[in-house]
Amino acid sequence: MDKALFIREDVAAALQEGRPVVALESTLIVHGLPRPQNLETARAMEAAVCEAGALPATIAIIEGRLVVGLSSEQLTAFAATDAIVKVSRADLAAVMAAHQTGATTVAATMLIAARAGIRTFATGGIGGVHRGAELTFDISADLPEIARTPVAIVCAGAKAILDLPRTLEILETLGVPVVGYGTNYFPAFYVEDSGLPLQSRVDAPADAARLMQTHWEMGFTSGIVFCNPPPSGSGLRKQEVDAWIAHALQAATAAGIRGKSVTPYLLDYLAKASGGQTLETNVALLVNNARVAAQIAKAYSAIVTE
Ligand code: PSU
Ligand code: MN
Repeated sequence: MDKALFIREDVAAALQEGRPVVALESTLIVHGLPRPQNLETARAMEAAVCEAGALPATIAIIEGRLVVGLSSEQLTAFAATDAIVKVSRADLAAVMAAHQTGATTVAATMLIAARAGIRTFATGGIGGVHRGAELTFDISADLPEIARTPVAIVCAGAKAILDLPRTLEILETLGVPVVGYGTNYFPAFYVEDSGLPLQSRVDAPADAARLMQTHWEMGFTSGIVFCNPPPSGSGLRKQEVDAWIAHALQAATAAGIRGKSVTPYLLDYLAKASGGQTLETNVALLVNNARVAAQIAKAYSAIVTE
């Protein structure tokens, strides 16, 4: 057993027996959603995973320990704690060595999940290339992590605040399969479709599982991105979202927001500017992605244990 990991007992048993487990991240609980929706959503995602027949493992760093599967008490305390640091690959060792508590991004969550043997992960939207990255060089560490870590991520594409065409280009350069789940287009997080076509598509959990098995049997070490649009009825109108994003980006520049704070600032701005509409969609797509990830994990565990 990996000494850096603290795997919840039921999660460890499920992994040992090849039963389906879905990793969930913790940055969105602390830096992606306001209270009290953050805890409500974290719990709703866990419940959706359970209902679909898999075991949820919310990943975070608690007092320097890499915890795979927060207990209910840990999750409640975590969601209520102020000033928890956002941890990506580059921050991991420092936070562990200082025995700090940290919220794991997509990058950090997937690398911890992979070490624990979890192959399926649900989030809202991956990080990507920020608009204006040709000047700021702000490209999320999520992208290179997906290129090196063998975990399938179920998401609604990349966050709409990003430069989506360039995000897709980098994923292609890195050799990461970006697969539509019931869609031919890259979703735009709050919006069902960005108009950017994808090269491949699956329509059922078993097809997603077969793609995962084939990819990793080839010896590829990268992850896979399954793009699941926001559930029908919860998607927002592109024009409206674009206008809110333009204001949010202006406000971020004016306020001198940089680095790790950019994404949390923009998400918060959008939730306020839209009168809560982006928040509502964000929550709906998170829970929906958790459900689909559980269905895929179940199908994958069925084919690899047969
Ligand atoms: N999905 C959401 N809300 C979020 C995130 C994803 O619905 O807040 C988080 C993820 O943890 C992702 C991070 O890794 O945003 C990206 O941050 P950055 O752009 O700083 O890399
Ligand atoms: Mn960044």
